[in-house]
Amino acid sequence: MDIEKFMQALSAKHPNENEYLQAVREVLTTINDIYSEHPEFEKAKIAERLIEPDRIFTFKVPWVDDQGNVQVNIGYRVQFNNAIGPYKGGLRFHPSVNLSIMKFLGFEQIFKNALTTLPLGGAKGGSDFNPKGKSDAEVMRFCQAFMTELWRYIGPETDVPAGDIGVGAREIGYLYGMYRKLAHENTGVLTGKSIEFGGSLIRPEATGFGALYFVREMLKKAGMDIQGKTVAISGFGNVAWGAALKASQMGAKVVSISGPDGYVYDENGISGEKIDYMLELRASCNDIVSPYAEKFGVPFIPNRRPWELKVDIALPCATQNELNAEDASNLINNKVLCVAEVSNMGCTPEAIDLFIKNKIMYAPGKAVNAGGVSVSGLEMTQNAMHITWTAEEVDKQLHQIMNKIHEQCVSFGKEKDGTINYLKGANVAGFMKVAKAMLAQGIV
Ligand code: 2IT
Repeated sequence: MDIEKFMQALSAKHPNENEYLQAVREVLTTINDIYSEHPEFEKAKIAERLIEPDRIFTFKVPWVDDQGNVQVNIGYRVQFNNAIGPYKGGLRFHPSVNLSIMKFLGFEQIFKNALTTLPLGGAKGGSDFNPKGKSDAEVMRFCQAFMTELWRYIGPETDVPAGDIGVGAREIGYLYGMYRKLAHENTGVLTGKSIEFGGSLIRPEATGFGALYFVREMLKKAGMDIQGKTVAISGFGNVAWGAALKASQMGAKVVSISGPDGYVYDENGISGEKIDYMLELRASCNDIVSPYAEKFGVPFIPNRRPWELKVDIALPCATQNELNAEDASNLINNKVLCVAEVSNMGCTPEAIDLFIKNKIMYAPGKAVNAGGVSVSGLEMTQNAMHITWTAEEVDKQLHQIMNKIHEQCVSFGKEKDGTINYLKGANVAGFMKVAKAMLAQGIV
């Protein structure tokens, strides 16, 4: 396929949807070789059908704040592809949310979910609502208004939303309560629920834990051990917390976390009570990380990102495009061994090119962070069976799934010189599964 021509037509149709166009270009570029080997894909227009969502819902979310003022936000649900299972993917509540971000996340989710080995289609949703600084009552009223619209389009076998940035256990609880009332049923329609009403053990830890299981496999494949390695982490939310916790349990030393205000550098390592404090910081809802530096007496570097540190492993855990070409050059000059995206599309295309050109082990979010949605899939299974598995059981299955994702990346991403191109491996493995399913099911 002529990628440039394809992308030109797509950007003419969807101008200004930069994140979406970036995600599509990345996938098409890496699958192009295998696509040409399968003329049946071209004939069935698999690429054209895959890049366009099945449908998009946008809706108005009016609610009343604590002062009695009426507020209006926009809600979205992008149901991208359900060839291999019900639509599945998180909800993001953040002021930056727009259609391009929803579409890029939904598109990525298709391939990520295919890699999990579970029967899950791809979707994403959310709102430009900002939960930071809002009272619990405001968040509840917003979630109720959001679900009043969304509930018609979702269901335990249709579309199963979960959390993402700005949507944690509190938001999922309020959303679930409203769904249950409106639909008059108690089913596993959302994942990331609290444990008392159908949530799964290990779901809060799953994204970060899964990422570290994957990173350990990457290092092992290259003949290295994670123990004793230094790690830079960005972000300080749920994903960063899980990653820091598992990294420290594995004997690595986490030296940074970050927020929109800058990063903290803790050269003695973030472990034990310091990791517990991350939860407190997040709950404070101020979106700043500097209180960590004050509390533990370590340097705080305002308005900068931790990629200027000399570390063995870099784990972007905050948001898309948070690591650019300059950051990549800094890491490479400082002899980084491994860069694994825990956030979705954490690195810019220019940064990824630099890592691949310099033979730095790099893996994309759709492989590294797939542990989150995997345990969501396990939550759906437990809900459908009306049982609860132990933490050990869920963790064991998460571990197995991450190893299988790693194996798929290796088998589809092996280069002639023996190195692994994880970007290509993840994209090709995820794509092939979905493409074959679409082919078998005809033009629908
Ligand atoms: O990006 C992601 O994979 C998530 N936010 C989790 C999605 C899910 O359905 O658990």
